[in-house]
Amino acid sequence: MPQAGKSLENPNNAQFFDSMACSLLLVALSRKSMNFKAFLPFILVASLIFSACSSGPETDESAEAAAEVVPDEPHDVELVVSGMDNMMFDTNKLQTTEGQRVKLVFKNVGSIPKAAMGHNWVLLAPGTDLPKFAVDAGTFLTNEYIPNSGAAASSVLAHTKLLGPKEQDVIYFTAGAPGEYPFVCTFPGHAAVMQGVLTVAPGAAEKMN
Ligand SMILES: [Cu+2]
Repeated sequence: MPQAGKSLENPNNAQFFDSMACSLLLVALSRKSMNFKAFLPFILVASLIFSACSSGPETDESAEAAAEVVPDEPHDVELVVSGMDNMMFDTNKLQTTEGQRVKLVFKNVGSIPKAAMGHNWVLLAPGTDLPKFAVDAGTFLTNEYIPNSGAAASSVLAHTKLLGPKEQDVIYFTAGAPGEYPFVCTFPGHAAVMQGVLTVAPGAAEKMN
């Protein structure tokens, strides 16, 4: 019974072909009468088998990577923000209109390791006490400095992941009521300078009133 079970397991193709190629070479070497010219076809066959084996797993990996690409969601406006090694956002002013579906692309364009210079983009409710929020956020180490409980959590309207160098994250959110929405990076010590304002303008209907 255990033998039958074993035979059902998926064979490791690479190992199978490796051992097959080795057998071919051994057979060839064991024929002492065989000269080099006769031996050559065996080398070619063996190398073809090796190359076929080595290209197999790579194809599988690239197929997996392609499957991980997140399809674009419908949106009205796309905003792109970068976090840099000088502890700054590349822009501190963003604009959208009430009710718009926003696609926000956040990039860490720096090269300093995440543990020392990680960045995120966190959108806060209008009127949030920034210094207090920043201190509170710093205590949420295990949630990558995104408050997920208490008063600080209720100020968070949208946020990206904490990014290391050359990483990027894409988030979608709908712009709320017209107003000034602060955004910050909550990595400890960054919010004092890594901050800006997303201005949400009134929608077309309100302008006409
Ligand atoms: Cu930062």
